Order: sequence, then structure tokens, then C-alpha cells
Amino acid sequence: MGPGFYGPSGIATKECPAMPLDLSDESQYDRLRLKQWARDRARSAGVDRRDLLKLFAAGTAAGSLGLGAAGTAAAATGGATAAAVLPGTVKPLPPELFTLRGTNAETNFAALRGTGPLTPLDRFFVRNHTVTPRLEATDWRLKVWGDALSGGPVEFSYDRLRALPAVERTLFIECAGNGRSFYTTQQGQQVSGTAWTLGAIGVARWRGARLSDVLRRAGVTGAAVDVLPRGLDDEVVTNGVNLGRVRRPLPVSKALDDVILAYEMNGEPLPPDHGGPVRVVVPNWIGISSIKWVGDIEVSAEPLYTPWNTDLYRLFGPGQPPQGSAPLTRQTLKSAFELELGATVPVRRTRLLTGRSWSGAAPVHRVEVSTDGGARWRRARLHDVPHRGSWVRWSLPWTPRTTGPTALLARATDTTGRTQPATAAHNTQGYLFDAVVRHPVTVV
Ligand SMILES: Nc1nc2c(c(=O)[nH]1)N[C@H]1C(S)=C(S)[C@@H](COP(=O)(O)O)O[C@H]1N2
Ligand SMILES: [Mo]
Repeated sequence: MGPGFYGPSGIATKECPAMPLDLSDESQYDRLRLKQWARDRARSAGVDRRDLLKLFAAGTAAGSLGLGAAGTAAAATGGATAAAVLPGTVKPLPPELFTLRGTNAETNFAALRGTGPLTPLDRFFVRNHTVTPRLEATDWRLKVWGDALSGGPVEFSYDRLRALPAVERTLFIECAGNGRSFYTTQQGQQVSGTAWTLGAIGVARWRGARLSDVLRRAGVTGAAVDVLPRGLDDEVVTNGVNLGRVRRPLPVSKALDDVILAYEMNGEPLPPDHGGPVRVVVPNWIGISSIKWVGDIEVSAEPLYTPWNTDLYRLFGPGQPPQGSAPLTRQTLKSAFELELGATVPVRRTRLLTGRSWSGAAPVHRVEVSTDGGARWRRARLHDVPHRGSWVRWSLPWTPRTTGPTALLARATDTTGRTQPATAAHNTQGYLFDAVVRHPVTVV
């Protein structure tokens, strides 16, 4: 029996292989997992289920676990304010390139102006639940294990991984909470989590081995359902509960499709802050899927649950089921100007407005820009051939005629025909903000 067979209830049963289900359809997969979770059919990998339930009960009332919040660092250090916590990164985080947010560093979009389609490593955003661990490639091992392998655990050294056929792809990694602050500043809504503007995204050229090659060599069987990569960074402690190491299950269909175990980023060995020596890169999916510093991968014949696909990284709030939406997978559609928020610009001088747009669903088709707060729109010129999984750079000349405050707006449409809406759907943890951002500027 293959992995895709489910009984009439939608729950996997050994006895009832009657209804094949296409697990490569993300929404179908997620709806199924959600049902299983709700019915308590799955085990919660590594965390006591009663602890999780306690947390979720507290969490949904208070908004969330506070994970990924400005308060994350505070929780991790026992109540210090986030501002007092230095991000535990290895690379420098100068203020012209980054805005610090607790343990995280947001890329200043203005610092991308004039750079190429790839985010330079010195300005790629960092999102750390704790601190960057220092790992040596020579000591590093990847252990692949679990009940959906034909044999026992299989270990891969760095050299063994590098000896596998290499793939190279240009892909963004974007946090699910990117743009979160605009729920509050633009829509007047309360959300929990790191108050990113639009800089929790970076695009890099990743080189690595296919996860599918590693899983096949490890003896993955047709019984596999979920694949759970886990980071070697510290365990995450929040509100006194140890959630264990950062890990989030991937459906086996995605794991065998296009996921990379990356050891190079923009032609360099993967830097420590971005998961070196080896990280997972999951094309088009929210950043948490792309586990950094991967140390082991469980291949399971039953669905797996961790805090990162149950309470976290799902939508809670109006219009969502009480237990929350299905786990989030694909990223949404966004645009950003390569300009400081609140920049001042001289009147009657022509300047070239530049920015970037991207979508997790499809290549960007068109970008429109308004320089008068949304009354009139002009089409921007695209500077890259649009590809799914990456962004396009664009530009538009602008000659402001009157002084005073105004808003610049950029609106992308992807090749599925989806256009950024005026308002994003509110959810308590502020994920997947996709609305057109009103970028304030003052003409002087
Ligand atoms: N092991 C581990 N993997 C992780 C994280 C982490 O804290 N630990 N953060 C995740 C999140 S939430 C995001 S958005 C991306 C950020 O990748 P970056 O720091 O390379 O930009 O890594 C993901 N992988
Ligand atoms: Mo993230």
C-alpha cells in the first residue's frame, strides 16, 4: 500500500486503502492533517500532548504562544525586554542594513537598491528562535531515521552529502509573518509576533543535494507520510514549556518533490546564521519549513505534529475554524519599495522608484505603482524575467509636483491572475499579509 491511501473518514487506515488521496495537493493534505489533529489521531512528535493542549488553550486566548513575537527573546531569557536582548548572530548587523527585532534581524529594503536579483549575504534577513550555533562541517552528521525506512538509521557526513548529485536554484526564503506590522499600522488590528515590515525575505542561489536523493538512499518506503527535519540549535523554551528543537513536518510528497539540503548560498559555503553547514530549503513555502542547521530527519509512517504545525503557523481568528486553519504552506503575494518608510523626497525632481515583487504561487505577471495614494496607477517596468520562487525587480520614474505627505503603493499580479488586495485577512498571529502597503513619503 502506498502512502496516499485513506479510508472514507479521510483518516489513514491500514484496512481501508479504498480512497486514493493526492497528497501533492497541499490544501487536501492540510485539511486531512487538520482533521486528524482535531480527532487526536496523531502523536505530537517530541512534546507531551497535554503540554501542547495546555499551551494552545492559553495561547489562543492570549493570541499565541508569544513565539516569534517581539516577546520571544523576553520569554527565552525569563522576562528581559526584547530590546535588551542582542541577536545571537555571527555576522554583523549594521543599522544601515538591518533593523533588529529581538533575536531577529530584518533586511532594510532601502539597502537592496542597486543590488542584483540575489540578496547579498551581508544583508539577508535572519530569523532565529534562539541563537546561531557554531557547527563544523567536518563534525556534522545528518541522521535519517524513522519507521518508514526499510532499515535502521542512515548517517550522512558533509562529504557524503556533497558527493550526491548537486542541484542549484534561485529561491526566496520568506517568514510567514513578513509584513505583519501592517495589520496594525494599516488595518488597526492586533496581532502577536515580530513586527516585521517587508524585509523578512531574501532571495539566494542555493546549491545542495536533493532531499529525495537522501531519503531514497536512506531507504524510504511507500509507508512514509511525514518527513520531519530538526535543527541543531537550542531547544525553544516559551512560557516555561520546552517545545524542543525547531522542527516542522513536511508531507512526504513535498519532501520528495523539490526540497533541497543546501550547503551553499550565493556560491559561498552556507554561512552560520543561515543554517550552515546544511539547511533545508523548501521552495515557495513559508520560512519555518526551511529548517536551518538540520541534524536529523524523521521519516514517519504516521502524521507528525509539533508546535510549528499546530498552534504556530496556522491562521486563528475571524473566519477560521476554532482549532485554526490548516497548517500554512505556500507563501503569498507582496511588493516592496527599495526606500525607507517615511523617506523625504525633493519636489519637481525626477527620481526612479525601484522595488521588488514576489509570489509563492506563480511568477509575477505585472506590477502597478501609484504615487498619489492609490488614485491613479501606472505599470512599472520589470527588470527580471519572472520566475516562481523568486522576485522581480521593477522601476518607475516619478516627478512629485506638490509638497506634503503622500503614499506610494505597489501592487503585484501573478500569472494565476491573483492581485494584491486592499486589505489582508486578519489572523491573530499576523501571518501571510498580502495587502498593498501604503508606503509613506514626504515631498519637500
Ligand atoms: N533550526 C532552525 N531553523 C529555522 C529557524 C530557527 O530558528 N531554527 N527559523 C525559521 C524561520 S521562522 C525562518 S523565517 C527561516 C529564516 O531563515 P534565515 O534566518 O536564513 O533568513 O528559517 C527557519 N528555520
Ligand atoms: Mo519565519
